[in-house]
Amino acid sequence: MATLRETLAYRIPIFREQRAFLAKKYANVKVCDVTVGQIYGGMRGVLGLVTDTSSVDPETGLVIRGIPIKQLTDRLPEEIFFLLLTSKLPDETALKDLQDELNQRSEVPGYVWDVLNAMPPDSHPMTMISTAILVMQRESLFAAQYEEGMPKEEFWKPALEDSLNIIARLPDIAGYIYRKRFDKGPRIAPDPSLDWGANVARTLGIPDPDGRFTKLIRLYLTLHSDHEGGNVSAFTSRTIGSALSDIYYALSGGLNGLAGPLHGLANQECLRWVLMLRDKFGGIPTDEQLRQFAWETLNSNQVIPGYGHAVLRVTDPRFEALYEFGMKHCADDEIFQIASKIYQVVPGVLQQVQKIKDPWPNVDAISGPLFHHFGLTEYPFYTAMFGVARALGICAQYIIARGVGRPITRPKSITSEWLINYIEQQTGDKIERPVLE
Ligand code: HAX
Repeated sequence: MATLRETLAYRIPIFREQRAFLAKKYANVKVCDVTVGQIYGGMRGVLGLVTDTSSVDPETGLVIRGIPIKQLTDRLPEEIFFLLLTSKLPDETALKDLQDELNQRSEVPGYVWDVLNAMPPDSHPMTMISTAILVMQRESLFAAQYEEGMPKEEFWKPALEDSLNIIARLPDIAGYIYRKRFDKGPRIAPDPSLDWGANVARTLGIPDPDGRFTKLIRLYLTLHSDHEGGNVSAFTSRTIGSALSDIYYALSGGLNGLAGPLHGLANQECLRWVLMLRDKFGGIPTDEQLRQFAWETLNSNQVIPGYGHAVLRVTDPRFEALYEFGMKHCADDEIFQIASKIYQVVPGVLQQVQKIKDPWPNVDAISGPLFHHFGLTEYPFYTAMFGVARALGICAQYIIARGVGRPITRPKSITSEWLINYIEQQTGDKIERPVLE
């Protein structure tokens, strides 16, 4: 089977032609209307983006290139990268070729360590990983070749090279950040004989006598690789990339969005919430104690992390996959048992809050307890792991965007006054304007 580069060289022109054909021939076919509620509601449900790497259905969850995520849980994260990009899974030869490429490119330049070492010791791991990626921007082949006048049809090629360089270096960078930030001792270099996910596990230095931690990390990376194009990190990276900023800028920017508590930081917040419960009740709470604690969180105007979703309306299949892993490997663990109890009790509480559209767990509700079980207990690091995984999807989306020749993102904004005038015209109402002193 052809390598990743060869497969893309064949498929990118097909993707590009299809985009150009639809955009030209059917330019005036209407796809959706936008309401005032959507404008003020974070554009929820507005169909304004095409992303082919994956899609998220409210009732079934993540589907990568037509394959539901739960059918991909045995796949390596680098196989998923191949799938995201090309719409097919690699065979053994193509996978080996990709793994060799990643291993050959894994050396991190010394100045990245210097920059990380110079950062204040209490820097958040997300700030560190985003900085590490951004500081490598000087190496961007895309930026260099653009300056030399590269033709548009070639954009995807250096975008792929840049992406492979970043992905290859991420295990070492993430491991270094973890070990430095949490005083775990010297850096552990990746092992070129291992797969990418195994190297992410290795560089952390968590004891793994039976290989189950490595299995968890591979599964986590696969599950978190992509989640269509409208989430904060993907959309941010997409917008940055649309200005033809290179992938170093785009990925670093996307990770800054992932760092928010309503998005990827929920990963750390969940475990924090579980630990708060354990400490408050001295172990596994009763159903009633848990219900009360959930109401206290809600009544103090805080969110219950790991529950709810902007698109999903069912239990996240990625949650289910990790939950099944937990049931198999650490069902007796106290923290896992608290997370299981939250899963049984909290949706019932959230269902009583009318405004909450999705009371079910998302992926972030369960990964922390599993990490904790295996000894990765420093939860501020969790979102950085999420970032390592999501780099696969963000890079894939970036390469395809450059391949199909997507234009600069530039939706039109309006003022409140424009909107009020428009509503008045449409409804015949007279709307009072706020008086500003
Ligand atoms: N706890 C408390 N309140 C919640 C809630 C939760 N778990 N989920 C939703 N709500 C609230 C919202 O804050 C919103 O309140 P306001 O109208 O007062 O602002 C209201 O219910 C309606 O929200 P929604 O329409 O159901 O959901 P949104 O699309 O607005 O938000 C969020 C989706 C994921 C941001 C939301 O469910 C949330 O904050 N969940 C907790 C944080 C979390 O787990 N985030 C991770 C999501 C998955 C992800 O991106 N991972 O990276």
